[in-house]
Amino acid sequence: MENQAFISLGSNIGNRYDYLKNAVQRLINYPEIVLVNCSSIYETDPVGYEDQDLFLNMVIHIRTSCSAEKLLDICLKTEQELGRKRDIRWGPRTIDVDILLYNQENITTEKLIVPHPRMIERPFVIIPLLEICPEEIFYYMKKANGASLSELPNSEGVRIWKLKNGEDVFEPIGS
Ligand code: GSY
Repeated sequence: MENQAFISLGSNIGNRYDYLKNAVQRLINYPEIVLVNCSSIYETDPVGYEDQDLFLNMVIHIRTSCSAEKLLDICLKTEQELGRKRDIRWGPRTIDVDILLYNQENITTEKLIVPHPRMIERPFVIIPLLEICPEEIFYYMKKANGASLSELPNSEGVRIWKLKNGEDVFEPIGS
């Protein structure tokens, strides 16, 4: 499991918590993926298309033997299995599973850009990421996005919904 990745998850349709939980479980059911850490779960105001329900968002840190492309396939498959439809861009969704960081690599292919190009401006990504991301990775990510500290979003519109280590938040395997 030589690679490290950070993945953002979000849901704003139906039982949002079950979708998050189910998506994490599906990801870590792959023998190529091990959960290292997960953030608290946050309830967040919709960004982009604002006329939709509140989201639950979280970030997980994994170790994996998958390439970034293979990991992307797994994320997309997980979205499909959980009924994700792509009707409205930025619109409501049962589950969104995005790769934020893959090692400290800059990757640009037709299907994938890493670090995620919009992560730095999205409080619903940055706040949970800050909670669990080791400092050196975080500074790498800021540099790769060309961002300075003052450009980081504040926590407006992002509220703790379920604290990590609170009852029944999934724990890293083996802890
Ligand atoms: O890109 C993720 C989907 N998404 C979200 C989200 O997960 N949370 C919030 N708060 N707003 C969002 N807008 C989009 S698109």
